[in-house]
Amino acid sequence: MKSVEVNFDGLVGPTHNYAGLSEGNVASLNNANECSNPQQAALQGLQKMKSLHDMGLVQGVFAPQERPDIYTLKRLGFQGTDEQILASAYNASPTLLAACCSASTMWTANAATVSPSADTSNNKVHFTSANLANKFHRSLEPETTHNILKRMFADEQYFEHHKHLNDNEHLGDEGAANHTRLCESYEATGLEIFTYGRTAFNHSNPAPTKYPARQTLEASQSIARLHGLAAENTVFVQQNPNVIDQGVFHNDVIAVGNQNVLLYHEQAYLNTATFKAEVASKYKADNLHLLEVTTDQVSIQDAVNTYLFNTQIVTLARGNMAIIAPTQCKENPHVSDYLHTLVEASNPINHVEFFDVNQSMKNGGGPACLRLRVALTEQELAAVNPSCILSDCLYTSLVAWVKKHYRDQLTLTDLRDPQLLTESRTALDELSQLLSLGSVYRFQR
Ligand code: SUG
Repeated sequence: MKSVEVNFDGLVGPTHNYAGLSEGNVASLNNANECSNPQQAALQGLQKMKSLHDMGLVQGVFAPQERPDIYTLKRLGFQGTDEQILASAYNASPTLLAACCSASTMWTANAATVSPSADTSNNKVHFTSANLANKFHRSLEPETTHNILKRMFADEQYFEHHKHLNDNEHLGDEGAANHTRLCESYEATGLEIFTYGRTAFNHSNPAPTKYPARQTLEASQSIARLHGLAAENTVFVQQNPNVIDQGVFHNDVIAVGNQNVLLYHEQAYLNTATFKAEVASKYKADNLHLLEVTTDQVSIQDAVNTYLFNTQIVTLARGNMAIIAPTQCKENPHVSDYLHTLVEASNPINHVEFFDVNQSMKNGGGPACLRLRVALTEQELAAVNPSCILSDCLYTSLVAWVKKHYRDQLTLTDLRDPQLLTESRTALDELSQLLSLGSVYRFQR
């Protein structure tokens, strides 16, 4: 049975802001305290979704979460009316309030790890929401992510959902940002590659020294167990700690795969030769393209600044592949030259499309961070909540919805404005109806 890969892009939430919350993520720190434009951010994301839909791909929409997160602020001891809670949280710590207002759920590559039914022991599509335990603002996401995923993929005949791993850094899990899948075609059994930054229970292994490793081997192994993946179809590989220390906080900042193509930087992995040998021996077909980018071609700094590897490689009609890149890749001469060489060389990628997702890039999120990939058979796709699949009509409604509810500038002091909470809840209440999600937010219960 034929399968397709659906990209479920995160809609940017109404509180999108720059708070410098992610140590190790260079863009987040560099743009801290800048004024953001939530409306433009959401429209840029929608434009990318619409363009991929127009390219003939099936495109999904993933709802943002409720922010400001009043529930968490109450859990941390702030009391009174919502207005009083916002004011006292801001007085106690503007950064804490900003963390509870972050729109970071837009980066759905971090929402979960997904294994298609062709790979799993019970032939269901498996989802494990990521605990995102390394960053406080992101650790607020998993429970609602899990609930939204269950509303999007509700049919238990096809879909199995696992609760996020224990909320502890030993099991730090950042979802699909550290996971990719190679396969001959989407319906074939694939080779699932889990990349981790450190081992939690064995301190003799190398680890970064400057910035945190957000994914552990033990977390990746747990997910492979939960999803019922066979050892012969699974690879665990350690990320090079040196590149984490240069700002490669997730593997998808330095490698990207699609079907029979893996595009990666020569410094991405700790033991590249061993990794390549394992991939080559476990990948069943003989059409594999391991495309290694050298430091001479693109430096780590250029990779981090342009997000060359945070691109999406998508399969178009007749098996041609396109690379969906941020405009930063066009503006950097080394990266632009490399892309030119890439599409001219003999490999399946023969086309590049550039997108302006700058509002997201300024927080360290490129095109690939904005999407969660789910390979689905025709029957599974038919079982997905149809209101979460983009159509021309849904696109028009979402653009109108953003323009109606979103501000075009937001500073950190605005986050204490009770009116922003009201605007945000009104918008999400309407959105949950547009996407037929039911009462998925706490304020709706
Ligand atoms: O977790 N930035 C996100 C970016 C996530 C990118 N995702 C992938 N690479 N898949 C993060 O670091 C910044 C928020 C702020 O600073 O306001 C932030 O959360």
